[in-house]
Amino acid sequence: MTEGNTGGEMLDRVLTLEIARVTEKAAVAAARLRGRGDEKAADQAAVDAMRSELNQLAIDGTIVIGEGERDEAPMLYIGESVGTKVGPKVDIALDPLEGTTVCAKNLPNSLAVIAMAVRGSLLNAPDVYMEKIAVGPGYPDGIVNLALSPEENLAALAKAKGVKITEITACILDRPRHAQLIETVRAAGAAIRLIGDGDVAGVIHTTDSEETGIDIYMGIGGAPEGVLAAAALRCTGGQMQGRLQLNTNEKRARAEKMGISDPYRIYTAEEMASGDVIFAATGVTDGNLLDGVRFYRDRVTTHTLVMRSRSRTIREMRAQHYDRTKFAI
Ligand code: VTB
Ligand code: MG
Ligand code: MG
Repeated sequence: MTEGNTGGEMLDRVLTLEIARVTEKAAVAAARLRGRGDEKAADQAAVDAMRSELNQLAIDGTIVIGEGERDEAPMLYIGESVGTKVGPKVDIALDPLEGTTVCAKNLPNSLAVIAMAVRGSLLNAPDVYMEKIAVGPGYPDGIVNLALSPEENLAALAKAKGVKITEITACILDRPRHAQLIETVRAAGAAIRLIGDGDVAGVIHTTDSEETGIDIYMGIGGAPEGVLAAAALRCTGGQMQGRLQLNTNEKRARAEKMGISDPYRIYTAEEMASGDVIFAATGVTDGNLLDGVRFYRDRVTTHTLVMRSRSRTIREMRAQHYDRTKFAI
């Protein structure tokens, strides 16, 4: 983690609304290419659109979670500065198209996502895996804990929710690396919602379990997506922990360069995204919480969630874009 921000500094609240334009642009660009079986093309379109919109924001921004390290990502790489440079110094975590494979298949829950915080407030994580566990708001502090077993976490959650474990649903990425976890969760009696991609959405879904039916997120996904999800949870409430999977010397060295000295450290959401954090996500494909982009003769519609941790404001924005030309279409 970079020097922890004490949380005293505030972001200009206008930015909360401004960043919606950034995810809207990326989502529309990706949506034009959804369902084409071409992950790269949709991803590239989202990256280009997000970058050009981001550069119009009145911020002095630095990307801390982006498309990769400088040598592997020509745009929106970690360390790239974005914005007009005239404005507050902010750190940015982004994923222009989170869930490229689901977008290529036009399956639910691909998103354009961004989080912004006062400089020094977001965990500078390398692009490795992260073990994650998350639940929505309303549970006692410490209800989930990566130091405990999946069975223990499920039992504690069921008890706190006042239901049987068999009435709990866990969201898990469908990956061979989760074979053991899936078996354990099922043996404990819980139901699993297996997802192909998109664990930022998976984590956010725990925050509205009445709508999504998902009580807990578990498993190993990308570390960048972990920081983005933590930023979202800071705004919605809920609890999350993440532990980087630094299982080789090379990964540990990369992490160390980013200031991470304890490779086994368990981070809370507050430690991954501290202080005043803002977050936006626009649906690319239809999902449980957000509708996807729709194209009409005279307009394009988008559905966006914008949130701010300081005020715990959660806004849903449905936009009708009558000027289709702003999307270059
Ligand atoms: C997850 C998921 C992403 O990567 O983080 C996953 O949220 C983890 O990587 O949508 P693997 O695909 O290697 O398992 C994505 O699927 C793609 O960024
Ligand atoms: Mg991406
Ligand atoms: Mg991603």
